[in-house]
Amino acid sequence: MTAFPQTIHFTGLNTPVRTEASVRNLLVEGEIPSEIEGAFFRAVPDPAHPPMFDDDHILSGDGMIARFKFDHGAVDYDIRYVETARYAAEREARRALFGQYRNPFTDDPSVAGVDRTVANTTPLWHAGRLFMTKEDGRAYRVDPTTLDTLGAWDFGGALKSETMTAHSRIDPETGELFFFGYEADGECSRAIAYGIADRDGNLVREQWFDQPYGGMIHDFAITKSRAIFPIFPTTTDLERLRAGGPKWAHEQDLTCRVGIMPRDGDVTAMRWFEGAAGASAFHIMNAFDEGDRVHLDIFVSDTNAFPFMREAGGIQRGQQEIRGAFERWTFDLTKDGSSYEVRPLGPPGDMPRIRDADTGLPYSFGWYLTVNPNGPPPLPGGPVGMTFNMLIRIDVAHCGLDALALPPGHAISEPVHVPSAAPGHDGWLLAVVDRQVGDQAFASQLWVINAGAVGAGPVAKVHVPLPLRAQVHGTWVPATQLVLAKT
Ligand code: V55
Ligand code: FE
Repeated sequence: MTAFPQTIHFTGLNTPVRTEASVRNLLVEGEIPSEIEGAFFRAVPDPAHPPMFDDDHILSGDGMIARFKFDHGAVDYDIRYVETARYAAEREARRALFGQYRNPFTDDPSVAGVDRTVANTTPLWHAGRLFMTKEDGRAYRVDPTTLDTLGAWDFGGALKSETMTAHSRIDPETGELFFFGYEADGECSRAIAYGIADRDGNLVREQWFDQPYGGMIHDFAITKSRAIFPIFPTTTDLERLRAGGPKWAHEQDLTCRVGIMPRDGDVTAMRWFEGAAGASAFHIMNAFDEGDRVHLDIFVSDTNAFPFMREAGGIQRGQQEIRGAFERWTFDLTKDGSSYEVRPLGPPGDMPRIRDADTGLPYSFGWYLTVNPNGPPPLPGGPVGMTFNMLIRIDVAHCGLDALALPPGHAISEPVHVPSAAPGHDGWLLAVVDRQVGDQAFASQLWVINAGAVGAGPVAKVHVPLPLRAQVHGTWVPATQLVLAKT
């Protein structure tokens, strides 16, 4: 294969860009609030080579790390490949050597045993170190100044798990990092590693337990006293992989499970709950304790949002036919049994964001993305083939909504939140907005939005002179933290 497949995964907004670039002094329309000082890091999957298989998709794209650096009202932009072992091997060969998404049995024999992760999902900042993460492998450390890749991260040799989630959680008060890795000891293994690193980045605990079935585990949550592991029935199968089949198939008849344990306790204290059959969720807004009741605020749908994971499970449902909601799941730990309470909090959506300071604590509001139910059709693009065109601020106590509806032909990526020093101010959101400017032509801007007044629209738009491929997740690192970067 010498060209990219002409599918949704490689055309339109998803057209590979494959360009490492640096641009100083992006043009700014409006004014950047002076308290926005720091770096917005973005994880962008962008395949360096045409894939070995035509049905490849965004989740396999080589991770690029992008950075918008805010410096006294000026904004600089940089994007570089994460030089994973996989990227290095393919660059040397000048072609793809790794086959299907998370199926090592489809790889070129020359790369047997080489780390397959593309580190393309979430930038993570902890204890003065920057990482790029993906759930199928260990994190890769990246220099936050040069964006040079510093290698795979095993906490100085301490980590046993071969994988680390792209959705770690940091306790805002203790600075501890909580994370897990599933398939911790190899392809299709049921072992989950649960890890805690202290505020200096030392791995202080790693415990292993087994999941109830071979499910994909994308996100998890902490409260002040508990760790919560939701598992959804999108499952893997070693024999299917050996036959060259897909990594994940959604099982509509299998129920979802939620494991809850004391956050600093022993994994043998895990208590398992059971929920709806066929349910699927990727992201959690937040979780918190109310005595012995645990609340989990989660974006749930009635089947898997990825078309190829539905198809592999024999589910014939169009993207527009998926039903979902933003729900609060409440687990009463004083009661026996495996059931929990479910109530709606808001309209369906995904890509939630809270103030980092609210992680694991009772909180008042958050933000997320959705498809405007009364708006123009969303642009095709992004990992599931359909982008978001509305930003919501939700007051979770009162289910109150404020929304920013984008004009036709616009798509918004997950925002990051920048706290404000002003009392009573919600802070700021930074989000990339792509818009269609021609048949196959797109332009990107970074919008700066008052987080307490999203409906009012951006206070500044930063123009980017090259198209940006769809981001997965992002993270904000204030200038006061960047200067503490470890060497
Ligand atoms: C997701 C993203 C991934 C992945 C698995 O958003 C799940 C969900 C960008 O990579 O490998
Ligand atoms: Fe995610």
